[in-house]
Amino acid sequence: MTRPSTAPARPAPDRSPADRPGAASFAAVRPAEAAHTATSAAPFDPAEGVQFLAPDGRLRRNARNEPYAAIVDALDEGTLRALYRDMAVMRRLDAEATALQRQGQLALWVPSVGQEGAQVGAGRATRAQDWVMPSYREHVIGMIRGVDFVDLLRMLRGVTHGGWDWRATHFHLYTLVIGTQALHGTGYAQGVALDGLVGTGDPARDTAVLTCFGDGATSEGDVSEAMVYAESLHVPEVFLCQNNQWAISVPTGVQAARPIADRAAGFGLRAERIDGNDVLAAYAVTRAQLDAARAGEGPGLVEAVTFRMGAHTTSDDPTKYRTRELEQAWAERDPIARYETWLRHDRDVPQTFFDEVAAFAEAEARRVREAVPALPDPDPVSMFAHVYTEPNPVTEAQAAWLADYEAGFEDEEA
Ligand SMILES: Cc1ncc(C[n+]2csc(CCOP(=O)(O)OP(=O)(O)O)c2C)c(N)n1
Ligand SMILES: [Mg+2]
Repeated sequence: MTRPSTAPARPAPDRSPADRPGAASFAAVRPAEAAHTATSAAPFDPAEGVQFLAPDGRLRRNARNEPYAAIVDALDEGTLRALYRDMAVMRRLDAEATALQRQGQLALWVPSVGQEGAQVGAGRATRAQDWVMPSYREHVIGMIRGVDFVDLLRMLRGVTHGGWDWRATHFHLYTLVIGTQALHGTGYAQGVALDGLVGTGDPARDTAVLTCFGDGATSEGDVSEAMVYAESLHVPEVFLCQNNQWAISVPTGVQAARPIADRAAGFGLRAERIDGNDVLAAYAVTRAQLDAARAGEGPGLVEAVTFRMGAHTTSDDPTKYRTRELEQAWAERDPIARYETWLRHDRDVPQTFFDEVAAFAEAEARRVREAVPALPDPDPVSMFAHVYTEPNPVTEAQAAWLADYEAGFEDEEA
C-alpha cells in the first residue's frame, strides 16, 4: 500500500540539522560566532577548561588543571576503581532500562549514556553529609548515594510519585519541571547554613548541597533566581550544569552565546568549566568546589561539557535533529573508554578487575530485569493521598469518584 499523498514526507534520518524545519529561525537568533558553545565536533580545548584525561587516555598536566592536581594525586586505588565501576555498571543498566521500556515495562526511560564521567566524578566528590538536588538524568549519582536502581525505575514505571528515601540517601526526588530544583537547592543550602553546618572546620560536619541541571535549564528564571539568592545569602551550594549539548532538540548554542560558566561572574559565583567526559576532572573540580562551599566560601558553578549520546528520552528520536557524524565525533570522546585506557596502561589495573565489573553489571541487569515486572501496582486512589498536607474537599471528591469508577469494573467482572 502506498503512502497517501497528503501525508508529509518523513525526513531522511541522516539529513543535516541545518536542513531541518526551524533551522532558519535558530540561525536568526544565534549567529555564527556562537559556534564554540554550539554543538560541534571540535574537541574539548584544555585551554578553555579543566581536563586531565584526553580522549586518548593519557593524563596531562597543564596550567589549567594544576590547581586540582593534588586532588587527583591523592585518589587511592579503591576510589579509582570505584569511578570505573560506577560508570560501567551505569552504562549496562542504561541499556537494560531502555530494553524494559521497549517491552512496555517502563513508561519512560531517560538515558544518561555519555554523561557518566561528569556524573560519577561529581557524585563521588560528595561527602556522606552533603545533599544532592537532581534533575531527572542523574541516576548514577543516586546510586552512589545509595539509591537502589530498581527504586529509580519505580518512578519511571509510573507506580510511585517518588520511589526512594531521600532522607536516608540525601538524594532528593527527581524534578521534571526544568530548573525548579535549583530553587530547592538554594533554599536547602540556606537551611544548612542556618543549622550551623558550614565553616566549623569539622570535615564530618560541614555540609554542602550539589544542585544538578542541564544547559537548557539555564534559560529558566528559576536557575538565575537560585544563583542570585545563593550568592546573596552566601549559601554552601555547588551548581553542576551538565552541558550535554542539547535541550531535547535545541542545541546549546541557541540558548548560550558564551560558555555557561562565564555567566557565573555576573552572579558572583566561583566557576570552572571542565571536560565533562573526564571523570578525573569532574571529581577533582567538584570536590574543590564542595570543599570551598562547606568551608563557608559561598556558592560555585561547574559547567561540565559533555554529550548526551542517546536520545533525550525513549520518546525522542535524535536522528531528526543531529547527524551521525556528530555522534561519531563524540563517541570518540567516550568518558569510559578513555578512563579504561588510563587504568590499564598507566595504573596497571589487571584484566580480572574489568571482568569482575562486567560480571557484576550483568548480574545487576538480571536482578533489575526480574524485579521491575514484579513491582506491585499501587491502589489508583492513592494518587490523591499526598496532593495536600491537609484534608481537601476537592481531592476527596475526586478520590471518591475514582473509587466508585474502579468498583464498577469489579462489578463487571463478577
Ligand atoms: C518548565 C519546563 N519547561 C519545559 C519542559 C519540557 N522539557 C523537558 S526536558 C527539556 C529540556 C531540558 O534540557 P536541559 O536542561 O539541557 O537538560 P537535559 O535534558 O539535556 O539533561 C524541556 C524543555 C519542562 N519539563 N519543564
Ligand atoms: Mg541538555
